[in-house]
Parts: sequence; C-alpha cells; structure tokens
Amino acid sequence: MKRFISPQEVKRALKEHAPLVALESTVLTHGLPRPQNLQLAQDMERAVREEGATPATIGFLDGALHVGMSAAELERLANEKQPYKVGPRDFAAVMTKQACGGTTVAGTMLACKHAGIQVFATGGIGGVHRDAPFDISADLQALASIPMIVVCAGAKAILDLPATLEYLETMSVPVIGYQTDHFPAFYSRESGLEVSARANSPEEIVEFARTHWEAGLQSAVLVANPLPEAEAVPRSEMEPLIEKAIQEAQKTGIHGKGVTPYLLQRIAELSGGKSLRANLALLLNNARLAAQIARALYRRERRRIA
Ligand code: PSU
Ligand code: MN
Repeated sequence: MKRFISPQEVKRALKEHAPLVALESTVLTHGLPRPQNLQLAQDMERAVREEGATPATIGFLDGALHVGMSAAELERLANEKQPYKVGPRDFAAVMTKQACGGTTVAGTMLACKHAGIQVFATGGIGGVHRDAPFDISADLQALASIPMIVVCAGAKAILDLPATLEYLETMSVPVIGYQTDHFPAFYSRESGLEVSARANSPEEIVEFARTHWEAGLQSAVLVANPLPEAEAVPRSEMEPLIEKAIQEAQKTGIHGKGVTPYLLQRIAELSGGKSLRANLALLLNNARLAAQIARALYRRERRRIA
C-alpha cells in the first residue's frame, strides 16, 4: 500500500519534511450539507496555509488514495452522489470497486501512516455510542495504534463521553487539553470531564508527543481544542436535541456507519443551524492549531538534526 497520489506541493513537503497538515474528508462527504461542505474544505486548506503549513486533504477518487487534492479534485469529492464513508476496513472495498469516498478519522490516520504525515486536524473524533454496546468507532482503535498528533474539539457530543474517555485511557492515548483542563464536547467548551494533561502552546504539545513516543508508546496524542467562545452552544441547550435525535435514529432503525451522519444532520435541523455554525467554526479552529503544531514540530526536528 505504498501508492498514493499527491499534488506537487504535497510531494515536495513530504520530501523536505516541511510542515504538513492532513485533513479528513468524511466531514465533506457525510458530515456537512452542500454547499457548505466544499466551502469549508477550501477554508480549512486556506487556514492551514495562512499558518505557514501545507494542507493535504485525504480521500479516495476512482479507487485511488489521494493524499492532498487539487482544487478540482476537492470539488469533485464534495459533490459525489454516493461516496463511500471510508474507515480502515473499507480501504479494500473502495479500491477494488474503484469508488470515491471520504476518509474518516481512522481512515485518514491509516493514510497518514503510509504517507508519513504526523499532524492531522478533524472536527470531533468518533467514540463509544450511547446505549449501543458494540457501536465503538474505529477512530479509537486507530488512535490506539498510530503514533501521530490528532487535533479535535473533543469527541462528538452525540457519544457517551465518559465511556469514550475510559476507552482512550485503556488504550494509552493521552488527551491533551489545549489551554484548558476540561475535555470539550464538540459544540460546547466543557463536558464536565477532564483531560489527562494540559498544554498551553504548540511547542508544549510537540514536546509532550516526542516524550510520549520516546517512552516506547505507539499510540496517538489527542489534542482537545475547545471551540471559540462566540460559537459555543451550552451543553444544557444541546443535550435535549441530541437525546431527541438519538431516539429518532433508534426508532427509524438507523444503524452502523449511518448513525453518525444521521445524528449530525438531524441536530443541525433541530438547532436551527446553530450546531452547524459551531461545527464549521471548530473545524477551522482545529486546522489553525494543527498548522501551528506542524510548524513547531518542524522547528524541533530541524534543531535536532542541526
Ligand atoms: N467530525 C465532524 N463531522 C464528521 C465526523 C467528525 O465534525 O462527520 C466524522 C469523522 O470522519 C469520524 C466519523 O471519523 O465521523 C466517525 O464515524 P463513526 O462514528 O461511524 O465511526
Ligand atoms: Mn459506528
């Protein structure tokens, strides 16, 4: 699985070990409505560039893994009629069917492992679902086994957050609060739960990650970056909507990989677009921090070699 397609600028950044930020694409194909999805993808790439790093949006087109996409490719993926939602187990399916698809957090991490990208920005990671004993996102398995830095705004609020944090603890995945001790809940800045460590700067995050891996661990370092205050929605306001959406999903018989996209869309409707605005803001916020981390990582590696 050494083969993937990249635009020139990504190829160059990979070769020179220049600051690179991977971006996932399930959020485009399944997480956001059109046309906001394409707009957001472009805005995230711009945010990464503004911070001095190169963006690489990851996804599948015609069965080929793309690590970084041209503007036209990004547009195509965002407008695909029936794209796959590609987690690690779907790689072979999408490749043998020569299909198109957006990679989830876990799928994107697998691609990063092949390409050698160490920093990745997403919205909210998947985790342990509420009242569904075996619905545990493959994101957690990927975080347990792929050593890289993943920036998120916490786990998606639709999940069982305490159980998700317990699983991360079991799998030795440190959860670093960025300038906070609280674990954010995606749409909200707090969840009532705590992170396992705190860092106040991108440099501190890089130092932590290096130390973690030098201690012999293979797990990712998860950075929890609360969304900006102005876009945050209080948990008390979100919870009843989330509960309603989950009940509807159960009644309608939604299951498997359809659950998360259904809930995100239904909550956007129920909140009158508020959750969507929060979702867009936190994605951009994470892209920016990830780019700052990628630059700090680059500076540190250069110092080490020099
Ligand atoms: N974060 C968002 N929107 C999304 C997702 C995350 O803001 O659509 C996606 C991610 O790609 C994540 C996936 O990996 O949802 C989790 O899906 P599941 O629970 O089926 O593993
Ligand atoms: Mn699931």
